[in-house]
Amino acid sequence: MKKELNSYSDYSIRVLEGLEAVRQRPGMYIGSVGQRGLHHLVYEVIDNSIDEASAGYCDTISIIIHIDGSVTVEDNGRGIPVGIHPKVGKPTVEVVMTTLHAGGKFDSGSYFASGGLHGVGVSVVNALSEFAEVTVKRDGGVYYQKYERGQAVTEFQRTGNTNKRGTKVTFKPDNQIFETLEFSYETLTRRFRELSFLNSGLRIKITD
Ligand code: 0RA
Repeated sequence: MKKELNSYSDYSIRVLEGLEAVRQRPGMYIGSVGQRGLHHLVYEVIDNSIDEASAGYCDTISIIIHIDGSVTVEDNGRGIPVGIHPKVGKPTVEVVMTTLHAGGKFDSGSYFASGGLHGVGVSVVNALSEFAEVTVKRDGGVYYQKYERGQAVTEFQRTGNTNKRGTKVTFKPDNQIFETLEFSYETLTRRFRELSFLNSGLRIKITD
């Protein structure tokens, strides 16, 4: 099966089809729309940061649970590439955030296969969020884009300079999708403890 993104029109069709599929059948992607599914969103985002840590590029991940029900996951990994995706002609960050990826396993010809499973879950999280924001620090710059229910609502833009690297994703789960929007600090902390035991040298901070 061919699942490459070879042109802009392939890309825009994939974005809309993907968003629709995920929002129509969230359970297929995150298991449920209850507590479990809600927490799964956080694990999907963190998985990408853990991949950076496993590859030796990231030693700190911080998670913030905000009062409005949104969550921020920030890592000091390499950052999502900030250039234009060679096949799509769109910013790679936008492609990662808005396109469903088979994730290397079934998609061996894809750009993303090279980096492992990067970007697999983050577009699902984006599709199921009232809003999501990504900030990438890379190549001397700070870059930002915002999305609503999976679709970009701002241009991908450079907002400043930095010599740091990393990725920060903030998302607010969509009340049109989830039965509950309340994160359990306990549940998240239990999972992060496990993840930090499995990844020696990795620091995971959580702020409620
Ligand atoms: C695509 C390619 C590379 C890294 C990432 C995505 C990436 C995604 C996320 C999501 C959260 N944190 C992340 N960190 C990295 C590889 C980058 C390279 O080859 O330099």
